Amino acid sequence: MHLPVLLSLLLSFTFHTFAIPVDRGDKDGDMGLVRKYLDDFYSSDPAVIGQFKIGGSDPMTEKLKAMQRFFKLKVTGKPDTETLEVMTKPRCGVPDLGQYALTPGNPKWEHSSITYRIVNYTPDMHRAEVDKAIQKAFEVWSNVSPLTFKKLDTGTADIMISFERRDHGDNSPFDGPDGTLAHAFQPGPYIGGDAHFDEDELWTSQGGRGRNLFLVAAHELGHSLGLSHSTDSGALMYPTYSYTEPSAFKLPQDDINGIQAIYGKPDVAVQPTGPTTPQACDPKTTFDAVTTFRGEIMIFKGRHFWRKLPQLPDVELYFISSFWPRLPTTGIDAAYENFEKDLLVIFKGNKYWALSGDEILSGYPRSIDHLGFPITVKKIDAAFSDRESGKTYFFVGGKYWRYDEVRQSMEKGYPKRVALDFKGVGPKIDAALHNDGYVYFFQGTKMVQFDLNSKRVVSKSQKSNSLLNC
Ligand code: TQI
Ligand code: CA
Ligand code: ZN
Ligand code: ZN
Repeated sequence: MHLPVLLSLLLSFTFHTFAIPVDRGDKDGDMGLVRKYLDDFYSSDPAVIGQFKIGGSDPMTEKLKAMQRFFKLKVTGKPDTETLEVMTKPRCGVPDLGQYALTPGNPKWEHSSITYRIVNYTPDMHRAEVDKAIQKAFEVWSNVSPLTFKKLDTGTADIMISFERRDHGDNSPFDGPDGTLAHAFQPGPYIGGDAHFDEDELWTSQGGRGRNLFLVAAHELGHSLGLSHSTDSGALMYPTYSYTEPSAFKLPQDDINGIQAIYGKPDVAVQPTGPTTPQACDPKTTFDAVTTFRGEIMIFKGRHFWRKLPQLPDVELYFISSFWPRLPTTGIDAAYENFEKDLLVIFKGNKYWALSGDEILSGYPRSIDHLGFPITVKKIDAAFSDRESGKTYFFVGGKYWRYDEVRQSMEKGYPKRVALDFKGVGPKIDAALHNDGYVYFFQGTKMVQFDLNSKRVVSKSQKSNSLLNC
């Protein structure tokens, strides 16, 4: 029952080669097809692969099983005839999302009006705060399904909620502070659906110290309704959920897909949608911003960023908010490394933030007109800094500006036209990176490698996500 702990140990595993168990009689050509198909359409996110290890079988088999599950084929983990048939059908390059998992045996509530009762209260919070947190946690699920939840104050409810410590009579004793925070039982009679919270934790209605009751309850109620752990590292049902800002909580799409796979969609005109987790090796992957920082490469997309450590094949995905809770969480425009001051500089709209590690410097965000941009510039598309010259380049539409980091002022004679000084680089730039002596421009799914000295494009045949080792 201690999956989160176990998982963190397994996450340090990495895999470079995969062995695929193949039915006798399959040809070598099929092997290549299977490998390519799974590589193209299933994430190689190390977190995802790490989790597959729990079952004891290798990542390729697990990817194959996930693919078979997705297409509702017999789940053999082997590239059998039926599976190969699906793989050879034309596809439109969309990866198979849907990494949620249902509880084995697919237990579910057979009625849609579900009752709950809060049997006892934690002394850590006011009663009204507990009521509010639990009510909000139920709303997470009722907003995206046909289920409704009604609070009872006496008698037996479908979902009995209580705070317990150590041994509490269900053969799953809690473990004191930290470790397991809570657990919940799958839908069913008696203890089925019940959710228990470890009273040896410090429960809160905020972020910071302690455990946010709303977030943990929302996850537990997912179990109470029949969901198991997801392999989508951005999902609420991921076993190491790390979202930090409960006031801005939005149920991720993967969890919506999961609950709707069990209970269907809510009866509303406008169907709810949720944020998705970027898939590194999705052939359609584009980036918001890319920069070096202290020897790493950081790649921003939506609410997330990837960190790529030098010499390591793996990339790690994080929530922006788990590093900098006060940064805008809906996607940034540009980022660069200020080598002079050892800062990471982030742009969104006409504002920018200077970050030192996980700290936002005081006085930020500032308006970009501090840097010398005219007020007609409403946002920056991309930026990079050249450590040798101390110059930072800013791209806006088809123009670029150059800023002197030493003199701390915009250089005279700018903006200039991108088409003149960066021949071969198209007008629409999503992100730019200066690394290994080259500038890399990210334009949609394409990456253009540019030599600043010879002012020439070196290569434009690579995909953007080749940066993520796809
Ligand atoms: N509790 C585990 C959980 O609910 C209990 C558990 C371990 C479990 N393995 C399981 C439940 C397998 C079902 C199936 O996941 S926990 C998180 C998160 C926990 C962890 O205390 O570790 C949350 C409870 F996701 F943050 F790691 C709530 Cl949100
Ligand atoms: Ca505990
Ligand atoms: Zn219990
Ligand atoms: Zn869980």
